[in-house]
Amino acid sequence: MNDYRPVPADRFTFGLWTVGWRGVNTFGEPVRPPLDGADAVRRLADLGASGVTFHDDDLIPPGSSDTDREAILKRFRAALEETGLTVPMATTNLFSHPVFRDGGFTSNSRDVRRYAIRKVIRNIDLAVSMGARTYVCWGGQDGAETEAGKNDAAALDRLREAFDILCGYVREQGYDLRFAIEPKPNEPRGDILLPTVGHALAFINELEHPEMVGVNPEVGHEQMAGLNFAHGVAQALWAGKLFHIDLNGQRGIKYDQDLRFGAGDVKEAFFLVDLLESAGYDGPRHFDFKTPRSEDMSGVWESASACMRNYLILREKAKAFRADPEVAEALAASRVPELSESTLGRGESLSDLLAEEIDLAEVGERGYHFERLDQLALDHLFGVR
Ligand SMILES: [Mn+2]
Repeated sequence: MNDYRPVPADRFTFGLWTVGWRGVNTFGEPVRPPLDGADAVRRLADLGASGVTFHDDDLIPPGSSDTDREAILKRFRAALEETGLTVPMATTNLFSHPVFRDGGFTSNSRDVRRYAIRKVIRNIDLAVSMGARTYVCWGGQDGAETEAGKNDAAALDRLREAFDILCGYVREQGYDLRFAIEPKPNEPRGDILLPTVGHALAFINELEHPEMVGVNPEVGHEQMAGLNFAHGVAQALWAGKLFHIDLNGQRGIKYDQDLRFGAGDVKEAFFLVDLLESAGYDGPRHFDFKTPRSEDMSGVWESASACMRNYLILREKAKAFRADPEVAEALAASRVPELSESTLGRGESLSDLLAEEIDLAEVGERGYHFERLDQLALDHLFGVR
């Protein structure tokens, strides 16, 4: 029997801020002790993860002296060396410090925008030195509570300017690094710029180097907007822009839950894994979850472990679904393969199409049998097939 034990080849990665989250929320104080980065690396390696990611401030507390910074990095690098864990991605905290109360790249304050870019560049240098190939940008405070307080067109101009500057820097340094924008509709701001995958994809096309910028969609963020996450990811894949992904769980349109992967909308998680695996997505499976504050540290490791376990279970279920002959037959009955045929045949002209007749009465009666197909998926998911 499969015990769903992850191995490094599964490419499971975790943000230091996930297992290190101390459980502080709007109404409650921290419930767990601080977690040392090097200790997190060792523990995650034991659980079967392949890499870790970090915000600059997760690893090096803001205000650290250069000597402290070097000491922390030495310990962290030693833990990576010892465990073989990699750092495929890093990101910047442009949201916690009070200076970012009106955002980073799009703060109304020009000095804050300039500081934000300096902060990102400093951490890009560190990330690249650790082998990171992807740099995630989440503009958590880049938004507004009132339309009067933010000129959206100017904010988008400044956001574009920031990405153009950062891409220019990466090119100048000769770094092998791409950026991934993480959309989110709201929280902590009332409304955040680039709220969904679609907004981010459209924005990327306006950049000087669109080829260097993709998206980092997060399960819960799209679901907070009531959107279908698998559809968003499918469009990012279609555009060649799925540079990274944040896996977690969310139940409906409410605050950002960051549940462990699989503990939200299970059916959508199943179809997401099915999509990632069948599309050949070869990037990290990165978990961005927060263990509920009811848990102590043992619950944190349970939760981290379960993220990977749930992915592996869903991967096995998705494979079985695709390999099931009855599913193949049901897909054909639903005309799913037919959608991959071009609408205009090879060598055909538009006049051929215009000259064609359709029997509206007959075709109007055609059923698509999606219910049967969907139930086969559920049967696999429930473990009765
Ligand atoms: Mn989230």
